[in-house]
Amino acid sequence: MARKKIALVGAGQIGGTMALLAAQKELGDVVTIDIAEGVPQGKSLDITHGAQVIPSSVSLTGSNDYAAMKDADVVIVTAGLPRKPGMSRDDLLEVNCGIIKNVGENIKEQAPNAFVIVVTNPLDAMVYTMQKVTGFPANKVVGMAGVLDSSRFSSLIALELGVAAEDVTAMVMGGHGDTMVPLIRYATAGGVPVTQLLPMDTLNAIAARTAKSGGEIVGLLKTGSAFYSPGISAIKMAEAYLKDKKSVLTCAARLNGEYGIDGLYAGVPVIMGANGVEKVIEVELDETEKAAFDVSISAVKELTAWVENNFSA
Ligand code: A3D
Repeated sequence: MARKKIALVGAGQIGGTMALLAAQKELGDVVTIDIAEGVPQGKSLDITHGAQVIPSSVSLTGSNDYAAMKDADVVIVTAGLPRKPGMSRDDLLEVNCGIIKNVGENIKEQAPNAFVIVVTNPLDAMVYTMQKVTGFPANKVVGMAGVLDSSRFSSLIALELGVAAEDVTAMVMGGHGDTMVPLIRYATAGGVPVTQLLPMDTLNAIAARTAKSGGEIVGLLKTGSAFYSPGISAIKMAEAYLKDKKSVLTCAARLNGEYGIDGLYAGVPVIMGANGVEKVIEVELDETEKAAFDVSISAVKELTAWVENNFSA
């Protein structure tokens, strides 16, 4: 069986992290593409130098030419600008939308059968743009945010409880912005509802910190945004697709009537396998959760409307 091919468009902080992880997991040959001359080549060669130690038998190459992604099975897009202190994700809208449009046109030409994972912010509007530009079926174009936001929520709960992060399952839905919705009621540790393990005000504080976690990292790093955990999360999605794992993951998926929403991308739990997004799972939301979800969706709607008004595919 031929090796799979993974194209990483954007060889910055997240792109480099994903190249290393994909090589460690031997998910397939990795091609990294960036406009910065030497950067994708340098990072690919650097990881190749460690292949004997990892060990990894996949090939890693870097290029400044989009043609290098030819016939890729998976394309993960991080091309664009990250946040700096004082910026919101939405401040990146105009510049990153132009980049995604350009990258999307090239994916359409070079890798028409690819599963496309968008990471560039503002996430929900960028994945919407990508699907519009490529014209790919919506199940093959998804956004990475929910896996990261849910992992942040789970990890912070685990820290508070002093238990293994892998035993905590917690979900964050809605748009990938300050209005994201961490669902406390559904969080469990080893199957035990966390509402039985921690006081509600502690859980509310953890939920609030989760929603601001991206900004917390930006404030600490000062020169960019989080990259290790976003890289890990996007590779988890690629793995679910390539191995047909039928994983239940929260990601930005195009909604077609689910949650009463039509034609928007937003964070919801899905089943992910060889057909990409195989099913959107509809979670029961109580009145308060639904109200918070609606606020988050309004923010997504606003950004998506900007894309509709300013960019025709
Ligand atoms: P960074 O390290 O700056 O890497 C971005 C790379 O994109 C740079 O190397 C650029 O040269 C490159 N680039 C710019 N334009 C193009 C183009 N047209 N074609 C190819 N490459 C190009 O940023 P990063 O890796 O830290 O972050 C990348 C994106 O992910 C940013 O938009 C972040 O805001 C976003 N991000 C999203 C999340 C989510 O959870 C959704 C989390 C963290 C960061």
